[in-house]
Amino acid sequence: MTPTEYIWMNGKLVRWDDAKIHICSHVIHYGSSVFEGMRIYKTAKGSVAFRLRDHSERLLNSAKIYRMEIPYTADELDEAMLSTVGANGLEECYVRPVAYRGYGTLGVDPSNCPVDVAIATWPWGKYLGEDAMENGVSVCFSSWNRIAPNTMPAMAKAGANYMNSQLIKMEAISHGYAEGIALDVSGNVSEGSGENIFLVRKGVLITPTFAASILPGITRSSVIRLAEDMGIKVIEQNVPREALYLADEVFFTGSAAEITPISKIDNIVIGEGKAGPITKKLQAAFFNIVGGRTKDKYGWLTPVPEYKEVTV
Ligand code: PPE
Repeated sequence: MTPTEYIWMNGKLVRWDDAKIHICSHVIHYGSSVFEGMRIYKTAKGSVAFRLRDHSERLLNSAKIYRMEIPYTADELDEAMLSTVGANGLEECYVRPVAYRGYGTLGVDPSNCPVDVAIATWPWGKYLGEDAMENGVSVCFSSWNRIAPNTMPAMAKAGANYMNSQLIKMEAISHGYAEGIALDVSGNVSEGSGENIFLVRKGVLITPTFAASILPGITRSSVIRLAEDMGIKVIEQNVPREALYLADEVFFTGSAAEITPISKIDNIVIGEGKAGPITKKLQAAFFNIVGGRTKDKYGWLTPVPEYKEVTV
């Protein structure tokens, strides 16, 4: 990763190299963290955050599921994220707020550990490779299922969920694929290790429901909105694995992945084997909004204010 100058920690900017925590922090031993990932885009009128408030709210919601009291409001988190971007002088970047159980006592019960919050920002290019946006990525189904209901809550973006994601991702890479798609415990399609998934069949856009152990993706909801406004029918339903093989188009969505087409699944060519027409229309609509080239009619963009003062 490319280090930047400052990281926000519990209300203060500290130098990148000084952003450290104690090895006996609860999070290190028990994975007790929730986090977000958001992109900042450059437009002709300056930098903008994409769906800032939705990310702050999801962070607070993830924490709520885990009875973790984040000592900041959504307004404060919004402001902290924007000021971290500003302090680092970044025009385009990725923003990673993380709330975690810190240093107090060890043992499973976290009640005597503080909830600490940090925000890091760094430049992050195309998640699945530069050429992926046009030509798509070759992916596989994972032998690992997505976390099951009643084991870990998939609607929380919790650090610990990403142990499951890591198994999916490492297996896929070791077999030469860019990414893995997990099925849920019922055998229906869930999501990628770090992305939601959509398919297009005869002009209809289909994506798994929240009940398929998916993260309620912010990019997913943006794509649903864009598609509906284009007059494309969108259905959230259970998706059998083979429906992806037979789809005309399949793509991933995510803050990091944006809208990435899938060319092959398990070496079966999907549609034309590259970004299809509906994928391209959605990509164009999405990138035109985040790039400030079309009107932000949904109110998804927040300008990054000019940063005034560095307090360290
Ligand atoms: N599912 C998972 C499991 C997931 O991690 C993400 C985001 C999504 C769906 C899409 O959600 P959204 O970003 O709100 O559209 N994954 C984040 C982390 C990736 C990483 O490697 O770390 C991201 O895209 O920021």
